[in-house]
Amino acid sequence: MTDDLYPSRMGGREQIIPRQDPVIYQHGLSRPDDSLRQSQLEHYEKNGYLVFPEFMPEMVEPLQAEVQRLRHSLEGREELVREPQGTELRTIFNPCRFSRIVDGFFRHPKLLPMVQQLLGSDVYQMQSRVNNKPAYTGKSFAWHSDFETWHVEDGMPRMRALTAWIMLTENHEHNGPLYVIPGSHHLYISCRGRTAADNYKTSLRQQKLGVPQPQTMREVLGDREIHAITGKPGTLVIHECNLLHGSPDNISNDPRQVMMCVYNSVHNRPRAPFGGLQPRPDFLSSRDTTPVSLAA
Ligand SMILES: O=C(O)CCC(=O)C(=O)O
Repeated sequence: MTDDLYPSRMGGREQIIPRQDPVIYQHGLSRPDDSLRQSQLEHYEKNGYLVFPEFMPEMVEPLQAEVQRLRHSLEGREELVREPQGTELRTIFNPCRFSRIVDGFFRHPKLLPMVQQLLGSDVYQMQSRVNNKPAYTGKSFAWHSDFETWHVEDGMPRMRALTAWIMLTENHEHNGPLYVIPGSHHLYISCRGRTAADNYKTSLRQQKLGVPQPQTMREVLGDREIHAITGKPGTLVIHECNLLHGSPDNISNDPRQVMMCVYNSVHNRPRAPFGGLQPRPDFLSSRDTTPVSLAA
């Protein structure tokens, strides 16, 4: 595709190219309800993520109860993804669609205005998910930028999206917390390989495409570090769509569970996927760009 600013999976070569988009998008005027402070905006711009300890601890129990309900009520459906070499639950997709409580949380007046502020516009919910890492058997997620997949496989044109997520169990240094590389969202890694049709059927259990090669990671990590995001249940994290992240196996005694929602700007509507294949199914990447409103 000729107007592809972020080509990836074009064959053999892997390349680091500069980001072409802002990290924080400005509204025309700053609004009275803008809720992030200047220091938080600067942290996000520089590092690509924000952490809010004790954001809404009172929501942990109700959200956990919804996860329990959904893992039974969605049995047998595509929204439930199992561990790569096992039958344990790895991910539940689309909890926002199947749970009023989850949907309300991700439209909460404490959360949604921060997302709109960072993206500088109304937003729609492109994806929601629960990531579950059982004690001892929960498997890793390889290094990746979410944007790379959303661009190639879903047709997201620009970097104007983010993920907000809440910890439903403690995330500590031993139970497979999210690792991020602060500052890596300023680079784009054009990965090698080519996407096969229905790649998602295997990539959700174990991602292989869109995963930078060791030589590229050595370059990225040359003057950067890895940071593990840990916190108590109820901690909220926001990470930028192009931030490199991944997580290790959970070989501890403690399960790790997080619930995520991806918001995309309504000015960044999906097009035909840049990899040239059919878009992934709606439960992975919604093409309904109706803006979300605050929960009552
Ligand atoms: O929850 C994790 O450990 C990894 C999540 C992740 O990389 C993703 O959802 O894109």
